[in-house]
Amino acid sequence: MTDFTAKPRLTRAEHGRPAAPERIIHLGVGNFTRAHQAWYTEHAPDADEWGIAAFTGRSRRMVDNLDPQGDVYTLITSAPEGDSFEVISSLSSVHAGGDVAALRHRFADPSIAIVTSTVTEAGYMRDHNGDLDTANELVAADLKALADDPNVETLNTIPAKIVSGLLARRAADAGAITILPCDNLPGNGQAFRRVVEQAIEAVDPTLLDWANDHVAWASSMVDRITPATTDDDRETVAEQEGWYDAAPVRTEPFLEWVIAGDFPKGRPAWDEAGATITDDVAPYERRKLWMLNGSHTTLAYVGPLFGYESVAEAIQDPTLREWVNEWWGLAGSYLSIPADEYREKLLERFSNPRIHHHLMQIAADGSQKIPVRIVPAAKRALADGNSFCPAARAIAAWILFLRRFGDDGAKDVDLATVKTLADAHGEHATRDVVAYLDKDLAADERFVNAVDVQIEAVSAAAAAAGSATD
Ligand code: CS2
Repeated sequence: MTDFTAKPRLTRAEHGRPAAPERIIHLGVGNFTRAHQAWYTEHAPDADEWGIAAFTGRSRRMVDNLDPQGDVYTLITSAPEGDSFEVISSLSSVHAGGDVAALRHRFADPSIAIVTSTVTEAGYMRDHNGDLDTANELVAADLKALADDPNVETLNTIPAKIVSGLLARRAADAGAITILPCDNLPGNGQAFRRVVEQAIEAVDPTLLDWANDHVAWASSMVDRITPATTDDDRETVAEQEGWYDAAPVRTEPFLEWVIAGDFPKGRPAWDEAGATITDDVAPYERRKLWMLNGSHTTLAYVGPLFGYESVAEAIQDPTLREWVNEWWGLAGSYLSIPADEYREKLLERFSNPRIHHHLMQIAADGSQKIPVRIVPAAKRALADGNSFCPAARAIAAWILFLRRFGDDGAKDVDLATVKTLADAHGEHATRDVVAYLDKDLAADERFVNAVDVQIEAVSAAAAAAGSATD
């Protein structure tokens, strides 16, 4: 590997556009946003009027990487036949997620029109009913701290950070604002609204009326497959573009953004960059969550059991491809918009050999992902008397995955609990795992039995695959 750090550093002055005035706050900046929302903003005709003030999640690595290069970075778009490169300049500033003062300062600025988020399913801090999880220690501590002091310096949870921002906006009389979540959750606008309003009630109920008048809750479906950055990506950029970029992003050519909601203070002309503006995101969101994310989740658990590392590898395996096809058959039959072409495109996207999307990355947080990606279609199939086997298989694979990788690489916000459930072998063990995901599903014996059958079937197939490659 060549020493890519020896190249001159990428800078905004030399290779980017001047920073646009900040009008959007983004929470949870990572590779996905940098390949998606930042791309749409960059390509909107009014890009020079819309800068993003981006806040990281827990780690401040992105600040350290982007600061020395003026917050610009290289986007590598990887088609099967080759890469293309582009400098993205739409992040005007990048801050550590813990910098609540900087966040509040921006919320209080009347020129800020929109708050977007990619904070993951777990970032909403919901309990099993979709309510704010006030039993969670971090949530409880944040609510108390904020109720005691609206200018508290440290907050760890997203709903509390939003409340803190809205308090500052009300105090500054800075006017209306749109909150537009970009997370893989059904009805993400309403889901977000529910936890934020519950946080408001706990902190300062007088803010509720103000929020009703001033906060527009939008929702959206987002899509672009974007793996984590590797040194290979840095090296490619150094070789092809001649500069050192500490944080390039590699992504696929495909991208989609479907948005519904009001923007009282305006928005970038994202539609002119290709985003779809609609009244109802639900049909698109269901297609994407069930077809793409549901099959990702299936592959993320079966793939490592078969010894595969990436989606592109796993989808080449005839057995796994058949399982994914069966899942698509089930999920696709419950969509209100066409799925056939979408399905063909997915196969092409998953097979892209230049995108090394690690299965272990997708496997993270199954406790949050399976209930929204797999369970709804399973329930529909059970109710209609259709085959629910592909859904039972995904859950069986999750159990086997947790048994095999629970102490060896699996990540989950609720790892201790789900690992204990998966490791149990008693009479009700499988039912308990299913009940953790969904109580109604667990009450249906046909489904629990099917998961048991699939545990045997998937482990036998994985063992056979293992011995075939020994
Ligand atoms: C993936 C998603 O990690 C995961 O859970 O399923 O990040 C997926 O790649 C994106 O939603 C694609 O738009």
